[in-house]
Amino acid sequence: MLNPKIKVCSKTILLMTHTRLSSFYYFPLKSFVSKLLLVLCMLATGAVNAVTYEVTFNATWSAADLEDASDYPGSAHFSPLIGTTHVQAAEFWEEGGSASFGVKKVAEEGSNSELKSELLAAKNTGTTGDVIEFSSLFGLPNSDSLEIEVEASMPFITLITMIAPSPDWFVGVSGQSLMDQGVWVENLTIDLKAYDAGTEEGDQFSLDNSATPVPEVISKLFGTDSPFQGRPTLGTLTFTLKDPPPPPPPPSSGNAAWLPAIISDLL
Ligand SMILES: [Ca+2]
Repeated sequence: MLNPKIKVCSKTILLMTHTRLSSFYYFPLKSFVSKLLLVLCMLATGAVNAVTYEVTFNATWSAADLEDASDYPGSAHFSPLIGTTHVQAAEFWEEGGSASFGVKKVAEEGSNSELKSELLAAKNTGTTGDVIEFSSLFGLPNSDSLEIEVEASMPFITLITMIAPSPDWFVGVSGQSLMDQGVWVENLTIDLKAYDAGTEEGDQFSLDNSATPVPEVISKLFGTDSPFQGRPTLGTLTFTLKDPPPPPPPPSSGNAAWLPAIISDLL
């Protein structure tokens, strides 16, 4: 199916060219001009390179993941998962890096509004896509899914959600590419391990803790600072490509071999 962006743009152009060229009797020329404008339209929208992914957050965190199962909080949940697609350099958290104010608010409180502002500001610079946001996940184990559009110009994705309640712990993915050597990945599952945002003290599942005097960098959560057994997988994120795009035409068929299919789809 033709991308809606291209379809709307192309129909407009076809109407325009029909009006402007209606006095032309040389129809092959009119057809050529229409097709040329279609190509320019597709390149201008960039939509030809956009695909849809289903993102599934499968939250499995349970008492069995803890050193002492009785520590498992009755209100255990994950805050609304939030993030975006982006160019490679625009990831908003990474291990070894400092938490931004928005990441700190997510990790400590499960509050997304500050990070959402940061993401929208980045979007205005053209380095990120739309904000992705799930609902909170209570009643673990539980899962949720939604579909996102990913542009080839920004195939990286970064997401974060608070392990709640907790001092400043979270899970997520950072700068994960949905392309492999220029080809969209059809299925990808990422194990989610706990991180410490480095902004609040505490080693149990509580919200009321003092701030870390000198904020530390984001680090893996394990050992004596953690109530978990080792560093368990608390859930997964799965990315599934929807309606995989057709393979490019073979070189022998010529660069414009796909145009008839597009024209027929428009009519
Ligand atoms: Ca901490």
